[in-house]
Amino acid sequence: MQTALHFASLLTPAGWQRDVTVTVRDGLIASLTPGRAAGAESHGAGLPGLPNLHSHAFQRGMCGLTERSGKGRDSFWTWREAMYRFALSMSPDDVEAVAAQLYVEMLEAGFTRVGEFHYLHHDIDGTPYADRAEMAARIAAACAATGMNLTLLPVRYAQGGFAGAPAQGEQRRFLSTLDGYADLWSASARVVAGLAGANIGAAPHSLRAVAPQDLAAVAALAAGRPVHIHVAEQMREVEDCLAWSGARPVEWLLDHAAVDSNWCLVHATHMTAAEAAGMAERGAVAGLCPVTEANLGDGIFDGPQFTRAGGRFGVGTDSNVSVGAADELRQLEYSQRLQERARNVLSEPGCSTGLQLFQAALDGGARALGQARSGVVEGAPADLVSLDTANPAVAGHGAGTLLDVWVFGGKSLIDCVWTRGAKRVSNGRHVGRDAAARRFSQTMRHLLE
Ligand code: NGQ
Ligand code: ZN
Repeated sequence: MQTALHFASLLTPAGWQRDVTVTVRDGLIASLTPGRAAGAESHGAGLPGLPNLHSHAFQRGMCGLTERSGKGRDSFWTWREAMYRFALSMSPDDVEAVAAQLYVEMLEAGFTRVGEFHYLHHDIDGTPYADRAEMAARIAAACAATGMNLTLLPVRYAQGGFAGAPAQGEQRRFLSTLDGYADLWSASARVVAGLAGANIGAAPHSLRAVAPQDLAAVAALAAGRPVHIHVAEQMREVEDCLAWSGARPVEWLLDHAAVDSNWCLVHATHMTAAEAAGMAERGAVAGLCPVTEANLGDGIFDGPQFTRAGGRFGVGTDSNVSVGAADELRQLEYSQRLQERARNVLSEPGCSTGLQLFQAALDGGARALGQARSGVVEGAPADLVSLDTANPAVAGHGAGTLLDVWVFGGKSLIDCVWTRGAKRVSNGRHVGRDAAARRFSQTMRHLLE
C-alpha cells in the first residue's frame, strides 16, 4: 500500500525543508521528493513523531488522586504508597482500558512510540496469571487498538530496598524470581512478536529493587536491546545507596554494570559532574520525565552539566499525570531556567530552543527505544505529525519559530498523526477517541467507587 503526503514545510535531520512529498510504502518512508506529487494529501508543517521513552500506563488512572497532603510532610515516598494501593485495585481489563485511553492521548499529543516500563505483572494476590504475560498482552492490545508503537520493557522487581531488604506486601504484583522473570520475558517477547511496530528490551526496576548479581542477568537477557533502569531520582535513594555501597547510584552503576549506549538511565536527577561525564562517555541516554519529576518533587536535572559533557537525553511521561510532548520539553527548559536564573539554557546561541529540544529528544528517545532509524529519512517508519499552520497561534510565523510556539505557547497545534503510515489522529482527534473514552470512563467510575 502506498500513500503520498505533501508538506509545505517538513522537519528533516538537515532542518526544515520546503515543499516536499513523503511517499509511504508498507509503513516506511519510501522517498522524499521536492514538490507536490499528484494525488498527495496536503498539510502545513510536518514533523517526526516524538518517542516517549518512559511510561507506567496504569498510573494514568491515578491523575488527581494524590494532590493533597496527609498529616506529615508529603513526598515521593507517600505518593508511592498511594500508587501501590491503586495498583492493587486494577484488573487486566482495567489496565487495558486505561492504557488505551492513555495511548489515544499520547498520539493526540505528538508521541508515536511508547517505552512501557511494565511491572504490574501478577494477579491481585501476587500469583502469576496462567499466562505470565497476561498484563503485557493487555498493553499490547491497547497499542493495537490505537496504533501506538510499543517498546515493551518488562521489569524485574525483586526486593524492597538496598541490601536485600524484604519486599512489602503491597509490592506483590511486581515481584519475580530470576527464573520467573526469564519466563515472563520470553512470554512478553512472543506478545511483542505479534504486534506491528513493537520491540522489546529489559528493565531492572532500580538499584533499590534488584540485587547486583541479578542486574547483570537481566541486562544479559536484553542482549543488545534497550536496558532501562530508574536511578538517582530522590535524595533519599542517593543517601541509602551511599550507606549500602559507599558509592552514589549512578557512580555505582557505571562501576558495576556494563552501561553503554543501549542503556537508558531514567531520571538520573542527582549526579555529580564526574557521574554526568561518565554517563555521557558511556553513551547512555538520560530518560528525563520533567512533568512527573516536578509532580513528585524529585529535584532538577543539571542540563548544562550533562549536555556540556556530550550527554544525550530523551523525554518520558512516566506517571502520566499529564500527557504531552510539548509539555515535557517546556517543563524541561523551564526547570533549567528557574535553576540557572537564565533563559534559553538548553540551546546553542542564536538557535531555536524549541527546535533544539525537539531534535535532542528525538535522537535520544529513538536511541533509548532501540530505533536504529528515526526522524524523517528514507527507510524510517512513517511516524509523522502535522501541525496546523492555519491556527491563529502561528499566524505570521515561518518554520523558524514554529516549534517555539508549539513548545512554549501551550496551544494544541497538532492536526494529524500517522504511525507506520496509517492516520491515527485527524483534526486533532484520534479516530478511536470516543470508543476509548467510553471504556475508560466506565473503568474509572468503578475504580473510584
Ligand atoms: C515506579 N516511579 O516504578 O512507578 C516509580 C515509583 C519506585 C518513579 N520512580 C516506585 N517515578 O521508584 O520505587
Ligand atoms: Zn518510572
